[in-house]
Amino acid sequence: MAVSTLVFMGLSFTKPRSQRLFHYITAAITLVASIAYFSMGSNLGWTGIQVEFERANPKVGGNIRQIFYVRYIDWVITTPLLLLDLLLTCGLPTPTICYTILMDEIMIITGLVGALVKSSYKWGYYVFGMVTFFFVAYTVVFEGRTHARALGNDILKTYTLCGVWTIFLWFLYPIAWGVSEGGNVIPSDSEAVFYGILDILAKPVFGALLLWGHRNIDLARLGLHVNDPTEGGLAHTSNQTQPATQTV
Ligand code: RET
Repeated sequence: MAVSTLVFMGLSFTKPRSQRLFHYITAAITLVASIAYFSMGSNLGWTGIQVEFERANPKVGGNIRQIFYVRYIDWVITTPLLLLDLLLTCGLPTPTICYTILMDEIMIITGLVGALVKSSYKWGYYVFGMVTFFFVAYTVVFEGRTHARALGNDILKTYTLCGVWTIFLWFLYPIAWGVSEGGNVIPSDSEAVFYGILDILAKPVFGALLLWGHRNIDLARLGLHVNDPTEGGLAHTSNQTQPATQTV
């Protein structure tokens, strides 16, 4: 994670400052994840929660399970940034992006609360999380693609690749939750490996695919106008005074 942060930051220097938005977002994602992994690697950021189902398997034995809440602190910051990366790529209107991010926040927070609850009420939170997840998936798969198509073939291609990759991987997270924090089927070491592989694919690999796809896409095509007066002339006209139109 830390290495990919440095790579993404380094790559941003290959672009003029007004074209670095996706590099900044992507590097921020892996930076936050690096701190979360530093915490988990140091055996911090967890608490013991009484399990709902005690298992006979000695590896998951005992009635207390380690719940790494720091994982959810990471996700509550990084999943909105991942969605921002994706949804800005397809040019969705800002209110739709904000609403989708709100749904995503509810998904992560219900996942955290469910993980910390010891009774079967945890599954109630899980259901709320799944409902909001379907909303996010619908926006990415259907609304996003319609908008990306309107922006051109190269944008549609990049968006589809990153969107399909994301939604496929994101579907595996609730499965991991179900067998770990939820059902207490696999031990926390296996949980760490399961989430660890998913996190690498969903962050550094996703980031690399996205930035590669963006290499020839000007931000202005996505409706993103960033002005940098040091870049030799004003890049865009949106905030300049327009010449007065003559009325005859
Ligand atoms: C939870 C449980 C509640 C229901 C759902 C979940 C989905 C979580 C997801 C997490 C994605 C995390 C990513 C991290 C990147 O490093 C909270 C597990 C639907 C989709 C992409």
